[in-house]
Amino acid sequence: MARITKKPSPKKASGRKNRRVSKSLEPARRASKNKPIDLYYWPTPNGWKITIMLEECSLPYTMIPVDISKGDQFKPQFLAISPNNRMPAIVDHDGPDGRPISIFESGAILQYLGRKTGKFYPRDDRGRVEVDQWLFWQMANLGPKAGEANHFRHYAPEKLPYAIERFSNEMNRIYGVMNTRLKDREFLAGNYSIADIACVGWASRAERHGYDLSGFPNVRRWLQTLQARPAVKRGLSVKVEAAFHVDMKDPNVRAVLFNQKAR
Ligand SMILES: N[C@@H](CCC(=O)N[C@@H](CS)C(=O)NCC(=O)O)C(=O)O
Repeated sequence: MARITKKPSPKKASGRKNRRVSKSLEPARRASKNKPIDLYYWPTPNGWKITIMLEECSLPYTMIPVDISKGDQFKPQFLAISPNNRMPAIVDHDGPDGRPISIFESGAILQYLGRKTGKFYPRDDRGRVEVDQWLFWQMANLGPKAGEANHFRHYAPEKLPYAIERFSNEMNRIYGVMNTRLKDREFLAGNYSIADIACVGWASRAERHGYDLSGFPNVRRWLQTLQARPAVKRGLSVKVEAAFHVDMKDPNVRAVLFNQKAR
């Protein structure tokens, strides 16, 4: 596995300079205070949530690819920080009390980074509840349902009309909820926040995944606003070369990703 590290530039986040690639899952040996955050990552909408947040906050990070097509997510050193065998996960060497902390689940990571930096996550309870609702809405609706919709549309060995229709309807319902929410506001929950950051990666792929957003003009407008942000552009473009070569028809890849049971 490779490792990429990014350091913040003095004035503003300068994209690539903040990031470094690692060659292994082992953390670099350096004083924890100045050590970049380790980001365990694969270029998917869940991974982009965290690259976008790190870019928005100008936090230096080391990107450690987790090749989920080859089973890196089941390696013991990864399971030790992410027991659900899913990326993203982070290790912040300068965690609470100056000691390292590991975090899995993208929503929990976004909240942690928001609390740590004081950015994109209000401090007052009312504002925070507002953001949490839409963050949890993403975690429980937009993300998982889009994942299942894509699975049955693109990866299932047989075309199952019931499953395809069920999840396509859900996607339509979900973008409808988002469209209504965005009717009279620029962002999902007050100012631009981790709730928007959680959603943008999924929404940015909606049309490519076959969902027509033309009936959801407020979602489209919101998406354009977010995609114009330099940090969002950088976060969405953190690439891993190996990901370009994954063949979802390869039986070995399918066995790793689509045949998981308790171990
Ligand atoms: N709820 C988790 C979902 C993460 C997730 O589903 N990650 C996928 C890639 S998008 C993964 O790591 N898959 C590996 C696998 O299926 O074994 C989060 O938001 O962090």
